[in-house]
Amino acid sequence: WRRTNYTKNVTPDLTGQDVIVMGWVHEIRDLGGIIFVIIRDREGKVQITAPSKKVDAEILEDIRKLRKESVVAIKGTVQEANQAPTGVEIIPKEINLLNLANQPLPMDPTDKVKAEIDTRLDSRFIDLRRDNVSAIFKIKNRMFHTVRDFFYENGFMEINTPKLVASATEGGTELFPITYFEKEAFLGQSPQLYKQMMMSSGMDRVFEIGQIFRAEEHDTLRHLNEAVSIDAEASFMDDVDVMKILNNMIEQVIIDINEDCKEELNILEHEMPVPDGPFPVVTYDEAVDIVNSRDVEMSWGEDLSRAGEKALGDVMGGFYFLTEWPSEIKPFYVMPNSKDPTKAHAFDLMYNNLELSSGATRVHQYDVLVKQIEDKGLNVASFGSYLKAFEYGMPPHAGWGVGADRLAMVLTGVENIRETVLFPRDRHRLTP
Ligand code: ATP
Ligand code: AMO
Repeated sequence: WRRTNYTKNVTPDLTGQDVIVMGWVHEIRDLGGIIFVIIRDREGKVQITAPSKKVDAEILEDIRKLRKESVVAIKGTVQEANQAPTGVEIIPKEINLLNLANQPLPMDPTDKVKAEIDTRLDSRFIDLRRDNVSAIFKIKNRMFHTVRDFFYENGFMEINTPKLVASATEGGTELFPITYFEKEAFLGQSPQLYKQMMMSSGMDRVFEIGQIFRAEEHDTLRHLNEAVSIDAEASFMDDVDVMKILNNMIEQVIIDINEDCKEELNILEHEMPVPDGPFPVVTYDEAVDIVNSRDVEMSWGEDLSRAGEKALGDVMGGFYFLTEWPSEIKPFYVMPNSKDPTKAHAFDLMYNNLELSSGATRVHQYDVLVKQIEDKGLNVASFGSYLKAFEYGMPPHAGWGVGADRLAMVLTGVENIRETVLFPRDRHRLTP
């Protein structure tokens, strides 16, 4: 037995031909004189129609043994049928029950019974059998496909950096400590230091798509303890250059998803218009004014509160860059503005009130970097192997990191980041 067609490729023009489809029993309706079985695979569904007058008794018996969600291979003849959901049906000749599913199922894979997200995540493998769930991952897959293509076309090389690390990059509080034989170690919270060291290697432009780990205590709809980050770093570029790259990448992702994921967007009842023109830019100073004008208190030098993000999102809408951040609240590796060092060449990319990305021009001068590490109260010695790369020919460079799961939220229109991750890790969930 070898599959000849995905269900969606069983079309009326195959009428009279024999096909073999393989998939899950989505539905069985036994009307006595006729049995309908809907078979589902990754690409869709097809109806198997078994009228007792046309089909061997043995086949009818086999069909009656099927249970919902069992895995089967069915060989049969294609027939045009106006009454069938896809305008075509298969009259079965042979049925091969590949694996019987136990009953009752832990959750209903059809949309008839609504389940809470926790119940769904507990049985994620079945949850993913639903159209409106798999649609999210088909769109996310298209997103990664475009992102990789975009990087290659723009001269970026894909790299993989260690996730078992010896020091913090984004500040010390969010680290997961682990034991690494006799040493203290952590799960990496960002490939930041490695992608910067790669600039000294002469690789010029690199990207990484990989897991980041953050011991965030908060339980929100947009934080996970394990997320995927799309990181880019480029030599001889500054913040403005890499903002352009980020803008172009996101625009291309939206173009491709609109082109290739029409059905999925439809299932999710989500529209994602291609942004017209470059994303607007708002400076941090302007943002402080906007937030205060919306009756949310924010003083200069503070990070945006959740209420602040919402106020700003209401005014800006859609994608926008937030630039010229205070140096004080940005990490040590960020380049201060030479004219006004209280401000940094750092930006965030926002979508409404959701932060999608942070990026910056980096400090490439060894002395400045050491001073900034000290000023942040960090231990210079623990950055030894990173700092070494700045002593022997480090080019000026800039880069950014995008939260892939958050970008997927925007692209699919879901409200909870857990929806965009196959097996999410949050404050309470470590399985499956
Ligand atoms: P009824 O019981 O309404 O008198 P019938 O004996 O003509 O109908 P069938 O032709 O066996 O019934 O069909 C039973 C049900 O299945 C009907 O509701 C019919 O509309 C539906 N049906 C028949 N053929 C198909 C098909 N190929 N695809 C989908 N549904 C079908
Ligand atoms: P930052 O800490 O802003 O920047 O992280 C980059 C992006 O990653 C996403 N993100 C998360 N997504 C889900 N759950 C989390 N807990 C989580 N934490 C972060 C966000 C965020 O914008 N080194 C810099 C990037 C750089 O400058 O290149 C960094 O890590 O979408």
